[in-house]
Amino acid sequence: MREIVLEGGRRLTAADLNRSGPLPAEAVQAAEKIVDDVRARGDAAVRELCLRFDGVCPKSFRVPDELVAGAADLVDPEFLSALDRAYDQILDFHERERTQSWFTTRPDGTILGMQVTPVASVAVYVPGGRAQYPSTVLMDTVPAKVAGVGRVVMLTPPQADGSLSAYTLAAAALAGVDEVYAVGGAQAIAAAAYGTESIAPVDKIVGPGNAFVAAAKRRVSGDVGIDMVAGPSEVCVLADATADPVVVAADLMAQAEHDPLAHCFLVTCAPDLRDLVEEAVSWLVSQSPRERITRASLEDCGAVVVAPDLARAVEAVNEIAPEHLELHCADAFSLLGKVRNAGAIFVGAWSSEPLGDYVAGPNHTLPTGGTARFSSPLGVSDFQKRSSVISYTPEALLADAPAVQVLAQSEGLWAHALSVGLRRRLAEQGLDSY
Ligand code: HSO
Ligand code: ZN
Repeated sequence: MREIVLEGGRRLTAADLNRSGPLPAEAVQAAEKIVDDVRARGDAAVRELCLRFDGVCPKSFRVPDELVAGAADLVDPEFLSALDRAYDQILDFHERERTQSWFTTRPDGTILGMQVTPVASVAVYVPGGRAQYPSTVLMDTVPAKVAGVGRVVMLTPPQADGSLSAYTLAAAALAGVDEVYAVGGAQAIAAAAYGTESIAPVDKIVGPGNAFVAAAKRRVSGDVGIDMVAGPSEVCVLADATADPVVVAADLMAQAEHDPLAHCFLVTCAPDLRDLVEEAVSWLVSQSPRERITRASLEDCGAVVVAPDLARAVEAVNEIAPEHLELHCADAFSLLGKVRNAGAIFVGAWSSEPLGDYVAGPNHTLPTGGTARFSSPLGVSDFQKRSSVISYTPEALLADAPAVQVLAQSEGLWAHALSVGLRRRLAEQGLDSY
């Protein structure tokens, strides 16, 4: 891991953080071609692209509902009870996030409010291939269902034999996914956005994916909603001399093993801890079945930031704005209010990040790449829309109309002034309705 020493007021730079920049141009170009092709030719294009990229194309993209419902019988009971536990806690957390419509009445009778409605249909993209993420199925579907989304569609690439993993399907059944399609990649995003003969279009697409999926999401965004364009996963561990170096090492590795491009940061004021963590990593990493990925991530993208004091260390965390932050410090809660930028904050040495990945309840789809400066975890509000509600009485119209007329005139908008002016005249005649 690279070492960055913060001395003399030095701030972290983009070069220090070494985050992957914009999506690779080849991925953007390829995804744009794929999206346009699927938009123009529908299922025929999806079929060809599936064969080209996945080497297999199921006869029908839609996975029969009986197969989805029956998946629970094909997985081990231990997995099912772990999945149940995760589901219950994710559901409980997200139910607390639901926002309600609200209305207020002014003394003159004006009614104002905010009407909250769910997005009608949503596609959840779930990466496939070597990695299987049933946890992501729960994380992306539960908030949609809590929001009241009527149609949740899941798209995921088929395995080599054309089928889908029973683990992924069992999670889809538990979370209440309405339709499952064995289609992956940029073609899945295009099909969900614009529809094909066999896949009806949706209003919003969420979920992580590779560079092609991310580029396709960006391309269709605007025609449909998207959640975010997620980059490689990240963790930042803020640790003081009280932290156990082996535990800190394991936590850095838990993120590093996701992806050679995953970014792991250790921020500390204790240079001794840095040496002990490095030692623990080199001992643990050789035991990992994912040694190659873990090592690549830590060596190429990992960094240790040494700060002169705790206040500067917390500021460094805010400059990093990590996806996940662990506070491994004495009196960790006293630091919480000073953290401004982080997707999820794990407070105290018992709060391992994988708890949040799987079962704690909060969402694991989080802002990456420093976007925690302005974005939030995926949640129920991502699947809800707000409509303003405005209703006037004649009395209220008389009070507000003159200001509207003045402002409309200042903008040269004659009919705006007319619209309230006509009503003003009617209200002045004492008419309650016209
Ligand atoms: N740490 C990942 C989520 C995940 N971990 C899924 C295991 N499975 C990004 O938040
Ligand atoms: Zn993880």
